[in-house]
Amino acid sequence: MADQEIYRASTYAPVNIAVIKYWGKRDTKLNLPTNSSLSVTLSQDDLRTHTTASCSPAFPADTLTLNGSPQDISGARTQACLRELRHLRQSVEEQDPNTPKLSTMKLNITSGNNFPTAAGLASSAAGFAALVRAIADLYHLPATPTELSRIARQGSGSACRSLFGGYVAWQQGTHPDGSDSLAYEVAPASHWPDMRAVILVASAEKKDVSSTAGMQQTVATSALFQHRAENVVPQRIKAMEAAVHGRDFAAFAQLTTRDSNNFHACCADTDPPIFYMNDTSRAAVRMCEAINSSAGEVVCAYTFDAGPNAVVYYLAEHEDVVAGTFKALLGGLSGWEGKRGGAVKTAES
Ligand code: 2P0
Repeated sequence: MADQEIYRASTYAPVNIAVIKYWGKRDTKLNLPTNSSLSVTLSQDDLRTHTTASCSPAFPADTLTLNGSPQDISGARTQACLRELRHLRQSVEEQDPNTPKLSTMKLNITSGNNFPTAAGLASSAAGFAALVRAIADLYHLPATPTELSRIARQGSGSACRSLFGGYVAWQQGTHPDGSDSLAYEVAPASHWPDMRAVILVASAEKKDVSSTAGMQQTVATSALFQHRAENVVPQRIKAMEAAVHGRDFAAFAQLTTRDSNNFHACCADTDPPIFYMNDTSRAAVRMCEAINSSAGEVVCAYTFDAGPNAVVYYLAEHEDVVAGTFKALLGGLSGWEGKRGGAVKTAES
């Protein structure tokens, strides 16, 4: 082992929070969604996964460690990512016979999150994005973020959006092979640099119903969901792109809160019903409504993923009235973990 070389690359990937939600797969093997989605990438100074990928002729097996615990990587999703990346590396090696045959070596991957894993804070998104980019860097692949998004999507759908900073869309695509189900940049973070988010952690527990299981139960049973995917989301994606391009916070906020509520209504319409929001989440909704009402304009927008934690978007000029109000209340508001709530920036592009 001592005289055998170890090749290594490290990277960070940020969390993204959807403002037009992905929920539902038309192909569970390839993670192809029933509708397009759009997200805001958070600053990796705040919530992120750090991943180091290594390979060596001395390694006996592929391994993955997350936050110090060994993970099972035999699942089809992780294997699909590793297979695709090795395949691209083989092309590099075929073009340059002198380059080391990294594709034949076993991989050791170590990963760490600086936030609760699987608590509805998009840990799988940052996790698979970091895994794919760390291995792509290790292999010196000449792949664009959009090309890597096709691979990360197979690990976890929302991961494809974490390969970009700023405002990112994942187009559902139409090809059965998933070749056009990719993420693209709607606008870099620098386009709307005063966008902020505060994350209110109602619970850092692992969620009851996994997204993967929950969304397929919704697809199978909810008539409301079918309406959402076919009639609601396509217009909202266009309207959200226009709101971002025009830096129209009122339009951004209305689309964000309505889409969150529509997504959770579809969860409630699932048989058996799925409830990700709780009483604490609903208190945050009322608080946002109260802040907007007393400001006399829309200054904040809430959204909830597959868990009870709130993400509240606002502009820097309203830091005091939005983040200040929540921070002042966190300690006194039953159910919130005040110490973990904090304002985070949206990502630099
Ligand atoms: C989203 N969520 O757009 C939506 C909103 C949760 C609610 O993407 O099965 O972990 O790995 O593709 O990406 C969470 O689902 O699901 C998710 P898989 P994923 O961010």
